[in-house]
Amino acid sequence: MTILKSMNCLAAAATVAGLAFSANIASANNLRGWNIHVDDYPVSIAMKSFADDIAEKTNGEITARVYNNGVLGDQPDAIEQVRLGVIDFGEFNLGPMGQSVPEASVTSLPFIFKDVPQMYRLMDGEVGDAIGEGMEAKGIVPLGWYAAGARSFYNSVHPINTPADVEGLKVRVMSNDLFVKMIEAMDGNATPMAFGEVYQSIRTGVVDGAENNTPSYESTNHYEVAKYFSLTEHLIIPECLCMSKRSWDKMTPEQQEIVMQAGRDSAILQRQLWDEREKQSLEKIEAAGTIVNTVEDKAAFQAAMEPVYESFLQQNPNLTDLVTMIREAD
Ligand code: GTR
Repeated sequence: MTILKSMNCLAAAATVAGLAFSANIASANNLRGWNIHVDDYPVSIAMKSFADDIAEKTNGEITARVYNNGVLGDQPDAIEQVRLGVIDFGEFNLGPMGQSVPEASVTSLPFIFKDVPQMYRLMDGEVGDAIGEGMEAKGIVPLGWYAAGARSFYNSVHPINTPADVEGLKVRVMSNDLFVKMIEAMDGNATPMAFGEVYQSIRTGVVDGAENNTPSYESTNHYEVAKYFSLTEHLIIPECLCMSKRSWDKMTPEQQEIVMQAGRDSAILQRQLWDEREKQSLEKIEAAGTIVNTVEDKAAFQAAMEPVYESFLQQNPNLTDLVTMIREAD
């Protein structure tokens, strides 16, 4: 049972026993949080609300500060720092998380979810629990699953309509071998690179483009240097507000309950803000001259991804059931 689930039982037990939240002083009382996004991004607003909520509900026993814009380092490094307890919490994409937690990589398989609503349903149920258990085994406690829409390709060369249009393109990917295989399956050249380096790299031609959701494409100004945005929607990767197990273990059960609830509430807020931001971002990039094209034949991209599944399952045979559970879900 994941901590996320067992907290429900704890809350019930606390209520039954009539326990009031105690005023114990935690040893972890000034939490530091990692965030890669700009201040007005849905993730940043929800994390701020999470931090404020904790301080308020613990009567200041625990305070939390979120460091935006990736100032605490790159995402892959930050995930390790959270595992080690150097950073207390963070909001991570399950793509790079997959390098430490193989279960998380399942969500990075292209087209594994049918659509965003299905991803939410599965992450809020058994699939999310299985991934959460994998994370906990690696020292990371999930508090809430955040939204990140669907990722599509964008570049400075031409619109992408078929897998053949990716051939020869230099495409920046997030850190996870799966994404390299994904680009190679279409004969493109993949370059894993930190998020913060992508703008300059496209501008100077180190890469031709990248792939992301519209809010990230817009908030990083990538639309200024890569004007073709092609709605392949090949990846629907959830994100996670999560805490270091080391920091978590320093808190009292009452404090843990408050933090868990704050995490869940912040995820509800983030998902609402996300939908709004997606609309605004689309309007903004179109007004700025981005050429957005829909992709008629997504099946061709799906078919091209079969080798990615084969090699992933060969390397992770123990995840076959989880992959099948998602692929066969309604
Ligand atoms: C964003 C995501 C970030 C980061 C970024 C990237 O959509 O929210 O956490 O993973 O993509 O492409 O590196």
